Amino acid sequence: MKIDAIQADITTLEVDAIVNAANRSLMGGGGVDGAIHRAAGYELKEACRTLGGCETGDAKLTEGFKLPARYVIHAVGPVWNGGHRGEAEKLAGCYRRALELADSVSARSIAFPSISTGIYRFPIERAAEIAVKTVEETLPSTGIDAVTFCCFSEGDLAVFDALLKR
Ligand code: AR6
Repeated sequence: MKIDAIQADITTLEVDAIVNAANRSLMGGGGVDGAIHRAAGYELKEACRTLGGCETGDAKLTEGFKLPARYVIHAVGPVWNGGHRGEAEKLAGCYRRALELADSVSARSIAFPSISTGIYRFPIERAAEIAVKTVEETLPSTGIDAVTFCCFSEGDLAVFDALLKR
């Protein structure tokens, strides 16, 4: 079992599954969601249209279409609202459900963006702690052997690196 962090554009990664930081409509948006939809092509939107949206803290799976990744797991993170509205539990749910879905299609490698820490404003230090803890707890009950935290900025990478080197 390998868990690591890198700085990269998640749409370029050759892993079995990449995770998207989506919204409840699953119909695309800005940030990493926009980048994934652009790189995967129009078929991704057509696939998403059939899913009937997704609850916050949950995730749904599609193929990756034009992406190097075989699957996209669309996770809906919480909007940060001060931390007393279940944000931590919902964010943990995204990581747990994404790993379960990846395992259900026998994916062995998966990459996560830093869910909720962009447009949804979840503080990066707290979000990264939840991400690492939830992955470490959930991974042993799956057949997944490589998890990558794909950071967009150098600052985010430093936060994940510090947690993983503890
Ligand atoms: N590869 C990896 N990470 C990226 C990329 C990329 N190509 N592009 C951005 N990031 P955000 P959220 C990072 O805002 O906070 C959308 O409109 C970004 O720097 O994409 O969960 C959805 O439709 C940040 O660290 O997602 C929702 O409405 C991280 O990805 C809403 O935004 C997440 O930032 C979701 O907001």
